[in-house]
Amino acid sequence: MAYDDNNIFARILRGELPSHRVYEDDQTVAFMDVMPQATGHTLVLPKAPSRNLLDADPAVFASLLSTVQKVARAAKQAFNADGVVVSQFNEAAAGQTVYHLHVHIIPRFEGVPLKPHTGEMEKPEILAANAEKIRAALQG
Ligand code: DGP
Repeated sequence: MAYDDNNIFARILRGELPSHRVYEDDQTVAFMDVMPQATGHTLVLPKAPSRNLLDADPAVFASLLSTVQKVARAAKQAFNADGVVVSQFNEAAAGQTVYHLHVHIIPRFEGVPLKPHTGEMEKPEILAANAEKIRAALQG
């Protein structure tokens, strides 16, 4: 299937829709997931368009994974998490709902179950506060 230039993340990347950004470089962006499965749930995207991993140019993978590692370390530190899940879905049958390649970074805490995927929207002020904590950890 073709890439749709008007998917939500393409619009966020173009600045047409807001997001709580925690990191940006030439090739990648990271912002808070609005329906977090756990405190600090963050998404990392390549700026280059692709629906998902299956149609992506492998040239994006090095920068994408490098940003995933940076943000995963920062999110773990920012929330004093016990671990971090890194996940990525390809097409609807696999759970994908937004069709611009993105990687989920989900801090995990011993004994705390994950909330459902694409469940409740988090309050903007909480997303803003959590983004600030990750930005601070990235600078530390
Ligand atoms: P998926 O395509 O299933 O890997 O997940 C998409 C994720 O994106 C899901 O966890 C919810 C989140 N999400 C959906 N709409 C928006 C949005 O407008 N802004 C942000 N920041 N996240 C979104």
